[in-house]
Amino acid sequence: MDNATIASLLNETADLMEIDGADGFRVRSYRNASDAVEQTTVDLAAVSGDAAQLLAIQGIGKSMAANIQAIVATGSLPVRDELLTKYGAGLLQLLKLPGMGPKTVALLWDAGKVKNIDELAEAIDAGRLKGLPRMGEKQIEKIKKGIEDYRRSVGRFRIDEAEDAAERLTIYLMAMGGIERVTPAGSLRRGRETAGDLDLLVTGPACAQGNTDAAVQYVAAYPGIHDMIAKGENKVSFHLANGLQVDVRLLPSNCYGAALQYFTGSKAHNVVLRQRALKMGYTLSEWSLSRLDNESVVASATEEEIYAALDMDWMPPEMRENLGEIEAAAKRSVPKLIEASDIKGDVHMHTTETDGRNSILEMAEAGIARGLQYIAITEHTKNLAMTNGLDEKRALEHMKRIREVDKQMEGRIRILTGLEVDILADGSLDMDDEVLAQLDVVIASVHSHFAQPREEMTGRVLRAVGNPNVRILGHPTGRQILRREAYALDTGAVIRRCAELGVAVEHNAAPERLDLSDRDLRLAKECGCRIVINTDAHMTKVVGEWRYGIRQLRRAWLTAADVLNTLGVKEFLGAMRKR
Ligand code: DGT
Ligand code: CA
Ligand code: CA
Ligand code: ZN
Repeated sequence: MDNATIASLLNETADLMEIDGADGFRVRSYRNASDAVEQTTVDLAAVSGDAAQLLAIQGIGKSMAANIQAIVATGSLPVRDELLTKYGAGLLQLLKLPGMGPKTVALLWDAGKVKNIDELAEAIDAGRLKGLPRMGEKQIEKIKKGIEDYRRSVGRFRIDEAEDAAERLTIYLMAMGGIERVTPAGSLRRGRETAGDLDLLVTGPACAQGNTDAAVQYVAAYPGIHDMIAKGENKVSFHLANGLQVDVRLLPSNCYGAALQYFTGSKAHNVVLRQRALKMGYTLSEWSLSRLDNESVVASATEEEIYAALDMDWMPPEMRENLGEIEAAAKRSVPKLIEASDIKGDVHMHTTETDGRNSILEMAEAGIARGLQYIAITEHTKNLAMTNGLDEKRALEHMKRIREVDKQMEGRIRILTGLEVDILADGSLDMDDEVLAQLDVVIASVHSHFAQPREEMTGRVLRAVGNPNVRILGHPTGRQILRREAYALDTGAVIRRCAELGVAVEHNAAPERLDLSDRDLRLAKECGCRIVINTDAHMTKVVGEWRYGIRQLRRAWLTAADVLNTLGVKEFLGAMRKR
């Protein structure tokens, strides 16, 4: 059990207690503990046997230490279980809808015992929400849209969730003797933004043909399994507690490459590849590339051998969507895609001055630890009151502090001044131009009025990037993966205008955002639009955490030359839009 899971269980418990009308002080103590767990670098599951180590963590008192021990030992808390029995687990789904906090859920419960998403949809259709406090027409529309988005996304998982599951399983599997390699295939390996299920390939002596019994038993004993779907000689399928399906395939090492190629997909890529094989007198399957005439194996142990036998270059899995990669590989012109190690600066992050968790100094140290040459501190502005956004006066003071800390770093890392200025409903910016003109990095982002019609929203964003102080357009579509659709925006028009103006567009590497999408990034590259990849870090551990974002850039075939923050700090600043 990792800290993020413990934190979310504590927070969930707080939500349930709040719905149940518990004392505010008690509810807060769970929320504070959840925050503390999320922030600490101590692996709680590892130290949970030792109460003293838990108590040493700031924000964890005696009762919460006991709660953490209970969570690690049982996966839940008695009070959480009780409340789930009383209200039903469907409440947890309700809480995940946008605009549905514990207060609203409690209100719906009191009004008509609404206890899951289906009942909520029914209540809306029957008009039963009208007239309830805080349930205006707009709010009801918003909830309705949230339900639609939820239903559309059911069955898919964010890429970071899938990867966490894959990492935990890999550690477990590698601990068995006779297993040499565990490789995620499918959508996860191709770096898609969501995964329908997790495909894990396993090989080693324990997976030798006809001799997999022990390995199958071992996989089936994985403690994270919620329910078993199927158990065969070479395949074990099950669900994890969060509903994610996992297909584990046990393979002899002599056909590992063929299996990896096949199960990586995509289906569209495989179909075209198989046609190419047929034309060459071969047949391609999950077992091998073989000759059609005498069935002798041509290649099967590695992907490289298979692609080489098909007279083409190997290409990164992120490219395998049948979008021209097969032609490029046959012409030996697969580009050298960007890698995480190419990025030299992270220029979108927040500190305790607004809604971040760490100080300027801590963020800078985190940047150094990640090997970055520069970072930019880009706080929110005053219109975002819930983040404690900066007004002009505080912005100038904060800029001074950033410069002081920058001096203090003595060249170990460069800290640039910046702001993530809010784009107001009419497209004007939430900060005086005089202040913006003094900053190294000005990111402009939309954080409100998401429901504007397409033309209005497009005009708003175009007006904002028209301000000569704006250098980067932040999280340009506002989507949140599996949670909130992009707002209505003519993304193409915005990208083309940014290209003309020299405004860079951001790829936001937060796994819950990942916008621009791979498709939009492809368009941005075609238009010659500058691109910056940022983490939007609100705490130290996210600084320089690009891994999900980098894969989206790779899916769009971007190279280091396409991304501005692969440059050193001087060149980066020089390449930004001139005022
Ligand atoms: P997902 O799970 O929906 O995120 O997407 P994938 O791509 O992981 O799809 P999945 O899990 O159904 O299958 C994994 C890979 O196995 C897929 O990318 C290609 C291969 N595959 C599965 N079924 C077929 C098939 O019927 N034909 C071909 N050519 N390949 C298949
Ligand atoms: Ca899959
Ligand atoms: Ca699958
Ligand atoms: Zn933002």
